[in-house]
Amino acid sequence: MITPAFFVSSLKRHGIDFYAGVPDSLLKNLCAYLADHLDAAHNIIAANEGGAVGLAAGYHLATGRIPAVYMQNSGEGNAVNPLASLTDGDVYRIPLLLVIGWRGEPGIKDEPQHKKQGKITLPLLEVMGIPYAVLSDREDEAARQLDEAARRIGETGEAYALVVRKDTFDTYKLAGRTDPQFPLGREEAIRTVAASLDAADAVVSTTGMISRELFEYRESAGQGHGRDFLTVGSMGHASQIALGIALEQPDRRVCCFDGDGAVLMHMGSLAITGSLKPRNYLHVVFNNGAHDSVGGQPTVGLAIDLPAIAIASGYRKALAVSTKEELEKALAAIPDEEGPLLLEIKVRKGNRKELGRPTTTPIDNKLGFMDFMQRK
Ligand SMILES: Cc1ncc(C[n+]2csc(CCOP(=O)(O)OP(=O)(O)O)c2C)c(N)n1
Repeated sequence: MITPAFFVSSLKRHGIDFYAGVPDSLLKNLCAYLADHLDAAHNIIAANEGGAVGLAAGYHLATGRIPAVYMQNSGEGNAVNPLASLTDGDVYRIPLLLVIGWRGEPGIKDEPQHKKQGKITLPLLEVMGIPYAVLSDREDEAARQLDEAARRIGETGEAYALVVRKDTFDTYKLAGRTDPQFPLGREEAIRTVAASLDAADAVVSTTGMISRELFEYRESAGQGHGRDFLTVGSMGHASQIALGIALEQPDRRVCCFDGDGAVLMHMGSLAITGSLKPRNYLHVVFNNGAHDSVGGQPTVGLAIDLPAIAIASGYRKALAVSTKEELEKALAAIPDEEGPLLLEIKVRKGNRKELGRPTTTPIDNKLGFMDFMQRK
């Protein structure tokens, strides 16, 4: 394995010391090292991967230097547009180093949402004309690859990608952050909200641990999984899936269980929900101020006023709670409220060690959910 310190100092020798990106579990040791060793202006956790490419382009325009952009391969899609229409040599020709975590690498067991993206990770780079190397886990070889990456970027003035396999980076434990200690953990909040819903209510849950914890709640409550659509991939889009359902089934309450990282990733969606104003729409955001599912890297979720943003976007009501009593009071009032309604629950970071993963396939989940949609 290579150490994050080696990687970051090698890039620094090549003049690269600005990073923007969205965190990834395969890059969590690198992300933690960057958080501890770079200031906030040189390691920016972007709202989405396209935004990270934009930040990198701005940095280059202002400094003439080469930026690095990190992401999970799931984010390649978000980045394609600015890579093809901003940084590409056919347009503005802006140099950058991409560091891409390779979930779903063919031959390596991974979750279903990573399968397709894993297969197309390298072909996507090829079709975009972005040269790449799969980063070695040996420092001598990795050092040669970084020399070559810097040489190619210098020569072409365009993007070059390093694709990072599982277990390439050695462990690095984040030292310098004290997280807010809200009384509720995310799982307890999820269980409390799920238990308050009617059997006819549909839930669309977001990517990561929120869907896993909801799945486990249904298992333990013996409720089956038909009423939940678990959005295992497609980060940031659960709220619009829920909106599409809510508009077609106005007599059924539709809840989105969202994360702060996911809301931020495609925040414009709030305005679409707010302007269409479905009365049966409940948006619950479990806000831990972090990308908890991929290593707990900070988001700006706790630095912004989500209820104010929802109201300004056209939601009929929005409120924030952080204690069990406040949550129970808010949940008790919901049946009498007209949506769209946003309930922000401020929760602690962290999850149970033995948290499982959905045991049903995505297709089973879809079929069960569509069957539930036909019932009253
Ligand atoms: C487009 C995209 N980028 C990155 C990821 C990797 N990823 C999966 S879950 C997650 C964090 C989600 O954070 P949040 O919505 O705040 O929920 P939390 O995990 O904190 O409960 C990330 C970054 C992804 N799945 N898709």
